[in-house]
Amino acid sequence: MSKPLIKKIREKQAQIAVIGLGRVGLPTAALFADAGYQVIGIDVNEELVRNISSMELRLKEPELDELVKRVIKSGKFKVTFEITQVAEADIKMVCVQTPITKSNEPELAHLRRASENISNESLEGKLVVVVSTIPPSTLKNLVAKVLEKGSGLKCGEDFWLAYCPERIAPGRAIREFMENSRLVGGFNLESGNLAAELFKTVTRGGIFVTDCLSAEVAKLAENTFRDVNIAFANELALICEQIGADAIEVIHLANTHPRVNIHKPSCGVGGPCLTKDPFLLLHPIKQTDFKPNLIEYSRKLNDFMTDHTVELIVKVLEKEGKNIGESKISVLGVAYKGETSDATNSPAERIIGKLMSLKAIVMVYDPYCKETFGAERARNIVQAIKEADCVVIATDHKTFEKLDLQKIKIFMKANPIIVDGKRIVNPVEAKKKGFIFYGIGYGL
Ligand code: SAJ
Repeated sequence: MSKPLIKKIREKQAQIAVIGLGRVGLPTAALFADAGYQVIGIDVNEELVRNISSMELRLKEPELDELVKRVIKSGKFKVTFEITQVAEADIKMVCVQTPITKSNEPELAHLRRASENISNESLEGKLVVVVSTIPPSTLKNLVAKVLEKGSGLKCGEDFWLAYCPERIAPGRAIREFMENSRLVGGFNLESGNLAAELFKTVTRGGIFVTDCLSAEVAKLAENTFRDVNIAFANELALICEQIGADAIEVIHLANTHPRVNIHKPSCGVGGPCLTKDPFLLLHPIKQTDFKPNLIEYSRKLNDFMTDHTVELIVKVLEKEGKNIGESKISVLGVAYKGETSDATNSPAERIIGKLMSLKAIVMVYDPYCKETFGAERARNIVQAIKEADCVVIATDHKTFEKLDLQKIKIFMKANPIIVDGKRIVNPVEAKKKGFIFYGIGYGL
């Protein structure tokens, strides 16, 4: 049944529609177009569509600008906000956002709407691929049902459906799209094999075909593993602070064991993925008798690290006879991680908010990110640290790793303090240069 579509895929004659042109959809659409397919990108956000078609991207990703320019100029990539244009495409890829609500419940309205929009008779002989991260069982219980209802066709027989989660880290999206291996979870085996044929044409990484539930859980397990690992590193850091050990040295030593890989402690975990995916994984468990603790506790601990960072700042200021309400604090870094401009769920947001609620004078500086979370924005590092009582490092941008401590000290107030939330400054060097140094995992 799927043979004609396989032939079209292999010959790059299949037309592809990508619904949702955000941080995953845009690179996905552009890379399929660059591989030779005719791609139409669809997004409800008219301004975003206009920006992409005039090649002025808001999304900052290495190589993305040139890539999008190339495929728009070659005519292989077109963008529109007209969802009706999805009908023609042989392959419909869904890359819409699947956020969580304030009470950590999955918010699947965009996914449902996208599924409804593609569920009509034109689905016959076509392939639907969900790329958005989804809670377990969503492909079968939501997407397949909506598609069958709207089209009157049978999923896995009249049309095919697969879950192929993205694994691209912001800041390395293009390279990782082409090089990372892919999970392909089919609604049935034929669907999985068909989607594998498609991804084989664009990735150099391996393709692992499985059932859709396994792929859904595996995708969430990847980010949850990282979140739990970081929580362990953070707990270890809190222990080290109590007993006077340096957590970075401890982790470095423990990781020399061939079967140990402890992540890095920090002032918090941010971004669109690690802060959300553990909740998606836990979602179906709510209806069962099983009460998991580890994952939920890890989330809480990672969130607590922002409070802990502020506590450290307050304590060290007090020790120096200063009141937080009269102190100038410069926060270096607003983005949720180094070398990105994305401030989604950034630890800096909570740190800045708490410092401001304690009436501190907060000045922020981030060379990549314009967000300030209500604080004043410095144009450069000197303006940021001038007359500051305390410098807080909240993002591990490479430029902050090379801070000229000697110079910084001249501009800061007497008895300058560094609170390193990312552990990128060498404590011995900082102390030698006359700083009072505190960091995550390097206690009072
Ligand atoms: N962080 C630490 N300590 C560490 C590593 C990270 O505190 O040792 C913090 C970072 O500073 C950041 C947060 O964790 O605030 C998340 O950063 P990240 O680099 O772990 O991940 P993301 O959110 O940028 O991207 C992740 C990636 N997943 C994995 O590495 C398992 C990426 O491959 C996924 O595609 C992406 O989530 C996604 O979209 O799911």
